[in-house]
Amino acid sequence: MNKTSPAVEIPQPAPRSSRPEIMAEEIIERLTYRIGKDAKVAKPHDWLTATILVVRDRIIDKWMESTRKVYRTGDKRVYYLSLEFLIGRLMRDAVTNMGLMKEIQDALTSLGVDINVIAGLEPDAALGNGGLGRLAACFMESMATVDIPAYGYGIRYVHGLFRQQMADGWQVELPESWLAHGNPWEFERRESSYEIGFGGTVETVGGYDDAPRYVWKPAERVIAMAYDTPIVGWRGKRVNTLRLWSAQPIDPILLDAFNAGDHIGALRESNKAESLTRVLYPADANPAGQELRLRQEFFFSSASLQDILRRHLQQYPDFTNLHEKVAIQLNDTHPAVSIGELMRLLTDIHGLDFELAWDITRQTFSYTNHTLLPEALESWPVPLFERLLPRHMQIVYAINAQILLEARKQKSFSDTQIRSISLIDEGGERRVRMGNLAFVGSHSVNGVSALHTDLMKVTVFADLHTLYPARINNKTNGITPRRWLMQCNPDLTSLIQEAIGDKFLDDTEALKALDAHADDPSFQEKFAAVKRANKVQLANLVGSRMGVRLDPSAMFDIQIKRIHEYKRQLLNIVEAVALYDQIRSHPELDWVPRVKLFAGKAAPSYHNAKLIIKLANDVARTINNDPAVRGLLKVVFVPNYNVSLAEIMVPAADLSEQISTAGMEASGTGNMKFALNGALTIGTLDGANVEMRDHVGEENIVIFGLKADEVAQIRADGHNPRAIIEKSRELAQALNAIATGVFSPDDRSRFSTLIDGIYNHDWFMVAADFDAYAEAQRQVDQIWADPKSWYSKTIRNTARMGWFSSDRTIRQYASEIWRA
Ligand code: NBG
Repeated sequence: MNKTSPAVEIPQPAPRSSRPEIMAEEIIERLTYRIGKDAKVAKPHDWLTATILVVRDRIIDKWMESTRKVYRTGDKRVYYLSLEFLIGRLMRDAVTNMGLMKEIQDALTSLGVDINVIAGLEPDAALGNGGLGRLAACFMESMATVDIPAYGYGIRYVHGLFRQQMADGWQVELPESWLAHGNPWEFERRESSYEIGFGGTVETVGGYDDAPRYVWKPAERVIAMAYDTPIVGWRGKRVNTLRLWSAQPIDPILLDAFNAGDHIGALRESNKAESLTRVLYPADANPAGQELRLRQEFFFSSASLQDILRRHLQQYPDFTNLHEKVAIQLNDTHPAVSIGELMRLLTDIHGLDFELAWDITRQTFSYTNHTLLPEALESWPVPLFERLLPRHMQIVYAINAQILLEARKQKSFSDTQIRSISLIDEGGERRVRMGNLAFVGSHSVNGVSALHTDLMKVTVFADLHTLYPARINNKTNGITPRRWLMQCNPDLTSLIQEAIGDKFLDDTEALKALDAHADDPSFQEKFAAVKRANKVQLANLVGSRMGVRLDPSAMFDIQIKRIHEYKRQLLNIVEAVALYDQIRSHPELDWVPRVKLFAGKAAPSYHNAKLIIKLANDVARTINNDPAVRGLLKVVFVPNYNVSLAEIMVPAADLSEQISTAGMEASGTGNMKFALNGALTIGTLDGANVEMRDHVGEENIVIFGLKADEVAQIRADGHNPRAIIEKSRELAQALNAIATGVFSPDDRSRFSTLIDGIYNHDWFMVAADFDAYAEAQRQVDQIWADPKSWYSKTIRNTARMGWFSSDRTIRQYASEIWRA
């Protein structure tokens, strides 16, 4: 169809060789002709680019084959719409999945290049904030692995998540420029461009005897241009596409204005367009109540839907079978405006009537909820929504009228219930509720862990659940074992292969066979040696980056994730202070040497989270400089947490901290990464921790603290933290030390608001859970003191975490939601 002359048979390129000598030649060829560098003067970065280009060629063959196949078979396509993809580095992933690691290594060695050196130069693509974005990246890899024809759609932010620097222990945000050296993974697709409108008016045409037609006349327009990145599945089975949109101006420059001397004004439109995709919003589980954010959401939703419909029409005559050939998964509510946009495209542009369009829309979309935090549920002020998207506002009203009618027909619905179902929040400033829109516009609404899904039914979506009782379902999150075991922990992977063979490489449930080795002293010894080597690697990193020396024989106790009050880094720090106190008062006791490591970013506007980072650093400085606890306790806050740092920290952990206030962490995925890599978990019964306990066995995980229903009860009854603090001497002392400036002699009241929060309301149950947590930590010490028992448990964690592979999660989405 795309050929200019149909008579000419275009020959296919010959398949690329995977022989190291050939690849070495090709690397030199790319270096010379693509990068324009002589091998003698090439910089490590040039070698990296040349190597990626050579790997990329091998991927392209598979990529084209995968794309052709779905046109041939007519299989359903899955579209994963996400405002975030936290990809990290791609080279190691692509090379291992293509099965070319050894060959590429040999090729590079023959050229005198160390793959580890150049791999470390690849920028970390941080187009996401945390768990939600990383899940999207794991899902992309798993969809390719389980052979689902899938496209990821998102935004090509010029600046990903900010780079975190520490200035005297305070977080400072610096721009991250992952594209500074170009991006050899992406393909610019100028031909895949769409116009996206904003603002303007809606005109009504006709409407006397037939239904009126609506024509949106946007006041502003920008172009969305596609950039494609190939995503390789395990063993190179399938290569899918991650398509990221970049905003371009319609007129790059207003020449008249420029020639008239208005050089800045001539570029104003262009700058405005490009600013749309310039930066990722650094919020995590927090709404970004900004017009630009809504613009970003509509921009990528509209571009993706236009692209999806265009592709559909290439293969089918109309949209009556859209839902049979297309499944669109909304990753949280960020792309929920897509529901309105599909309705608009189907009715206004393609002439379907409202009822049919609504039916197709609902059968096409499904929505994943990732949080119950009320402050994180997106809603937009009606005046803003109406001004930016006037036609979509009308569509939202039309959908709402139908839903409310349906609800009213169910006589048992009270006015309060009707109000809570409405797409418009009428209490105070009127707002469009994106969660409700996503819910009613989808045939499936899923939570990300069993507990979270159960809570969804009785909290945020209680009334919608009553109206549509079959819609909510659970899909417990997972992680890709390629990145989070095989690539980040090659020594453990080899050890497992030695013990149980290769089956687990294709089916992580086969890890269960390791159970039989859990009490074998010689296996334990090897398992411990691998862990130690990983800890040495982390200690070296901390030593060189921060100048802090860590003893790899101490217990590495790690909490890495976004900094948030509900995740309770504060509980961990307060406990560290209490422990510090105890060691100093009882130096004669047999203390277990511990290194407490933290890493994570705080949203720039989240004051308390930033204060918690400062507290961790202040406490670290005091403890690390106190000879009384030398060799027994260290605290380290490692700056600039990202995917690559996680790949070093996860395999090095002995203890994994998963201590959120029960009922508040939707799932967690870091928890899974640690356990798979042989760490013991200390955690609350929150999110996926509950299912992890069921899988690893309650004797192999340390669970403490209030349960979700108890937290809810205490909050409802009125919590009296002060009384609890008065009864716990350790807690009172630790809080007092922090509040009175023991760790901040330069500003003694620095942390008083943080500590006052615990005394006055303790919303996150730090005081309520403190004693249970401290006791659980001492239980951890006891297990540690008996290495046989420690490794017997941690090996069983690795053995029993196979179910948490994102391959399993994706298979469930495919069979139960997408029917793909
Ligand atoms: C996060 C949850 C995590 C969960 C990830 C992925 C948001 C809004 N939610 O608990 O906080 O693991 O989503 O589902 O970022």
